[in-house]
Amino acid sequence: MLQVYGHPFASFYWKAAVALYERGIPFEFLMVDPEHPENSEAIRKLSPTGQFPVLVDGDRVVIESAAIIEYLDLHHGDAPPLVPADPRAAIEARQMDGIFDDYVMAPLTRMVLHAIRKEGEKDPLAIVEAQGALDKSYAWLNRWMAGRTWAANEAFSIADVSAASALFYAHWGYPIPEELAELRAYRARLLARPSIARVIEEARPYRDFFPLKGHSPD
Ligand SMILES: N[C@@H](CCC(=O)N[C@@H](CS)C(=O)NCC(=O)O)C(=O)O
Repeated sequence: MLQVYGHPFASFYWKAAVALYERGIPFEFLMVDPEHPENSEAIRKLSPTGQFPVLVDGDRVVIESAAIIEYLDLHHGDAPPLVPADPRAAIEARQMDGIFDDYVMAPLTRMVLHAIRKEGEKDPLAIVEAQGALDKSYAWLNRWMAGRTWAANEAFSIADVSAASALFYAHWGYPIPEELAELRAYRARLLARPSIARVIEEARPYRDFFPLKGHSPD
């Protein structure tokens, strides 16, 4: 059986988990936390910096959430692929996957890492810059989503898988303004999808770990 290293509260683990749920693939979940040091030890060897998700399929190890999604498309399950088979359509899906990872999840991660810095090591400019990046991304995505149901090619894809974790956490840490109605409605559509609702529920017991408190994640 496939093995997947991750943590239920980890945004990039969500990408792998949503793909597994979308495709109905059974897997063994290997929790990466202090109570399972053997799993942390394993991924330190398997991935360059010990980050997760990591997928193990027999002798094959796949790292990077997007690569895991593409691997599952090819080798497991029989749902439509999350990266479109048509390479022309795949361009837009990969473009949007990258945008959600790099221009939403990345600035949000900078805010999270800043929040857990010790007093005296904080850098207010880092927060201003991260929030400025999110302001731009939110506005651009609001325009992009006008007239669309899903982020790429009008079909649920890897782009929406990335969007789900990025927008779930970003809105929690730095709310999407009410006037960006298209983006807020898209986020609500994502959260209603069964595979995504499932990862949100699995993560619920860990919500107190989120350091950017004060906003509703719902
Ligand atoms: N580009 C990687 C990012 C992976 C990543 O940032 N993983 C986080 C969890 S969501 C992690 O491993 N954090 C623990 C650490 O950095 O030690 C991917 O797409 O899989």
